[in-house]
Amino acid sequence: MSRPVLIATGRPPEEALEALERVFDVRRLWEAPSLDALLADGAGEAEAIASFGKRPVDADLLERLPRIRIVSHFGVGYDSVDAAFAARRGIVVTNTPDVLNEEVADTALGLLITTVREFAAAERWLREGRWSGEGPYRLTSSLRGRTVGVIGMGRIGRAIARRLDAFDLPVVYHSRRPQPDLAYRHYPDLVAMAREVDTLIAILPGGAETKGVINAEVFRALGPDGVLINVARGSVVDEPALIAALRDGVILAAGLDVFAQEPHVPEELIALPNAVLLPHVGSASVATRRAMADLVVANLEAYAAGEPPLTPVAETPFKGWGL
Ligand code: 8YV
Repeated sequence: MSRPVLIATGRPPEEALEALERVFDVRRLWEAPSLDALLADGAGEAEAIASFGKRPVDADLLERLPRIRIVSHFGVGYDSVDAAFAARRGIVVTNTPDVLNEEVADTALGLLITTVREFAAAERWLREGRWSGEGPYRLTSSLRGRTVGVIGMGRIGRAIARRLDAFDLPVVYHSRRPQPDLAYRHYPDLVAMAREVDTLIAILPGGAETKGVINAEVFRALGPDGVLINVARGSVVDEPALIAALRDGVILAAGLDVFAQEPHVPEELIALPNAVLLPHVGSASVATRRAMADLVVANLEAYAAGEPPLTPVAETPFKGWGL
């Protein structure tokens, strides 16, 4: 029997690619001269998409692939996949929840500490010979006495909150709905929460609904000791407003793992001494990326075997693979 056709949008890790090729006829969009060229070569028959990398799986792409049944996305955030369109077409979208919770929460805490205690700048001070030449690195702000507002209290938000508990830092949160099983105070209004805290950690989904919600008004409410950590999506922050707030001392500092136009990072941000900037490494350990890739493959193998997907997203609950 011929293997079903699958389009991989970006290059999967080698082991994942090998696993996919055992089950599917894999067409490599990332290597093709164009989508048209790939389609002209029979990829229009594709029943599955493995969504790796930056290329969006949008309505334009899905419109051209009438037989697609599943989009298996590498990442817990699936704002680059048009899940609403997929739902209308009866396509199942899957993501990679849970396997990265602890890794991303570790990143959030590491970035918070690095930002507040200026460890990256202090390390540069040593490497540049300034400790021996000029003396100790300057005293920094502190985590002690801070109150943290977590924006988005999903599975990763909870893992971050658990760590903050262990650090003896009071936690409050803002999310669409309060979560009755949590003892932390819930704020339905983000600006109201920003007024009451001095530290924000963003771990909410990206997409149209959350675009630019962390804006100039939030920064003013957060105030001059304020620290913003973003391990969510660049789109949730009004980036020009953040640059202005950091430059003008409206807030103290920011630690950012994500940006509006990745991999482009605005020169103004790079120039700011009070911004710690990471190249979207939140989940980027060998072990966690392998677990994520395994889940992408397992969802696709389930499809090929006629079994239910492991991790369908909320917008596309599984109702069977038939049309
Ligand atoms: C991505 C992420 O998977 O899971 C997410 O939503 O942002 C990351 O872990 C990573 O950017 C893969 O390209």
